[in-house]
Amino acid sequence: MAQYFPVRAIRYEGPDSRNPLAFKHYDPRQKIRGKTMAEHFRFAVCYWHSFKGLGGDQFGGGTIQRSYNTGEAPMKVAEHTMRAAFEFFTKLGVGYWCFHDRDIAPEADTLAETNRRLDAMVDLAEKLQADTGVKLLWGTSNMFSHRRFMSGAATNPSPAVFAYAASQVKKAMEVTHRLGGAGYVFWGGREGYETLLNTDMGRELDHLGRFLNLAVDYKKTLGFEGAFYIEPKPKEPTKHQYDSDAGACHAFLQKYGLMKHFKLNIEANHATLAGHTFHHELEYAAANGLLGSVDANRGDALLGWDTDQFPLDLYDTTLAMYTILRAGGFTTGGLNFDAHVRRQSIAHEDLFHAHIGAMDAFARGLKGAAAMLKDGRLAAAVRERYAGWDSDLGAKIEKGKARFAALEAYTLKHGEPELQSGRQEFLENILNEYI
Ligand code: XLS
Ligand code: NI
Ligand code: NI
Repeated sequence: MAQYFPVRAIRYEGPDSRNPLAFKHYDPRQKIRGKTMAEHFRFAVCYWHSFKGLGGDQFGGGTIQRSYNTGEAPMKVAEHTMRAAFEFFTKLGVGYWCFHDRDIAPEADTLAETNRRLDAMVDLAEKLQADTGVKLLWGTSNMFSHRRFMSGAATNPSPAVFAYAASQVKKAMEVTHRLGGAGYVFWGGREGYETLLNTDMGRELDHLGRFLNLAVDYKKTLGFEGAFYIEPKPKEPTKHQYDSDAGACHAFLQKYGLMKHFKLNIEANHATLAGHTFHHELEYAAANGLLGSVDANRGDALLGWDTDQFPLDLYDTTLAMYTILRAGGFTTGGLNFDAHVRRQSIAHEDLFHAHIGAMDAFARGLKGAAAMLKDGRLAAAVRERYAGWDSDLGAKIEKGKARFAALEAYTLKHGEPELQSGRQEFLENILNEYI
């Protein structure tokens, strides 16, 4: 059998290993809080960046040459690419992958032919999944690359484009279902605007709400039981995207009656583009029962775009895992590496180094987070800070049993409230013990 990545399977060798092609912290079988690391993370490799991204940017084309890009006919190359992808998943030892419809099969001149190509590639994916045991974390549809979607998909001013987008999502849901996908992602790449001068925002939002309700409807028809996720992102490619952050998605889901049907896929770099931390977006999602899945990556503090670097920051991974563990962990979701190697990282080993480093960073984050939970000092400090709410006064307010007049009477009687320290530095020092 052809080898596209001439590397032997990556193994756990422990923290003292100096082998760059080995895990130092990620031991898939190690149990933490009753679950193996593999079960905690449900790591997925993404198809678009890892196999279709070749280092192109706004100023130049691809720099990365992969052996599966043989120069043969597009469907032949698509087949090599998929075999290479499954070789990579297997050698890296991840349990899941994620893809867009157009990543795995090239678009043809008609939708019917495009769908035939997609079916042919899904046949191969089905076989490779069965051969390797690698599963689909989620599927999605690319409705942002083709020129027909220049003004959006579900929020397009033209209903014919809305219909095209619906046809594409219908098919992408079908193939996701066929491949046993645990979820389906909606990322609104061009569901936003460049200028409000040409935009009827209210109408566009209604159309997006309608579109997602139609998807929910078709999900039932299809019998697809995976989770639906919205992936918040504030901008890029558009100036403003409607699903700009977890809070905006939450409001949108409530307005259009979709709360029961969707969770969020939180991406670290999208959080930072929205002016939030990754931790904030995860906490917001968890606090509102919306934490579904994670696109694990990181941005660059000096660059204002979605650089999609591999996540290596131990503060980020520790705090993310602290929130995810407290929220009960992943069920259908997982950690998908929506990240790509840098333009100069042209060796095939670089793709391994990138994923190994990220998986180790999350393993350290998980160990730290589990230790923080066991230690309990952080949680205790938060509990103490809110202890007043368990007192007579607090409990009455929370239960809706104290009205303004009663609160005024309380204040007149007791005078100035007693203040307590927020103890930020004390808590930050505790966090540092676990990094
Ligand atoms: C782009 C998004 C995209 C989604 C899937 O910024 O992160 O990759 O995850 O369409
Ligand atoms: Ni993403
Ligand atoms: Ni992104």
